[in-house]
Amino acid sequence: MALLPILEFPDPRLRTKAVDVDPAELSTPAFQTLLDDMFQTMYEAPGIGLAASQVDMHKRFMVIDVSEDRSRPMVFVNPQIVSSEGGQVYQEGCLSVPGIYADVTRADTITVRFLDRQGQPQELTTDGLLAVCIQHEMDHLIGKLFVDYLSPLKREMVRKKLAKARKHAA
Ligand code: GNR
Ligand code: NI
Repeated sequence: MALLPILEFPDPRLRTKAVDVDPAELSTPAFQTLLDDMFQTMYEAPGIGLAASQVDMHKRFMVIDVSEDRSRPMVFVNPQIVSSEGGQVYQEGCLSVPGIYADVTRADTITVRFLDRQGQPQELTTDGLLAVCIQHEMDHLIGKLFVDYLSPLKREMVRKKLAKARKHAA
């Protein structure tokens, strides 16, 4: 297993639109190892989700674990939201925008169709934090970040704050 480097805003590679995973790829050792590496990277960060786009893999899949004790790993391959209802506001963060938190409004209840890590089709209806996280990760797969929901002025403040933090860390 290996920790993977996470791309950070405003890296243009985060804007890449991911393409569908070929289901045949799911049974390859390389893909299964990549999933394990993504879980390790997410748990170590620590985060509740990680989209392939964030580790410079531009294919449509992500890993999520919103459980308190980090015991419920979930894999979503080629996810599609087939229905969504209501709205909720959640203070979001992102491993690609470290140290920045902001309120984002998203659907409250969603139904998502996807393949699991064995390639089996699944349908899940969920709400709350898991629904927020699925929507946040699916945004990454189309090159969208939570800071895109902020005003251009606030987004520019975020960019400057991260640049300054990096300069001090260097
Ligand atoms: O770890 C994460 N926490 C989080 C909190 C609120 C809303 C979304 C998230 S996802 C984030 C990990 C991440 O950046 N996934 O892309
Ligand atoms: Ni994120």
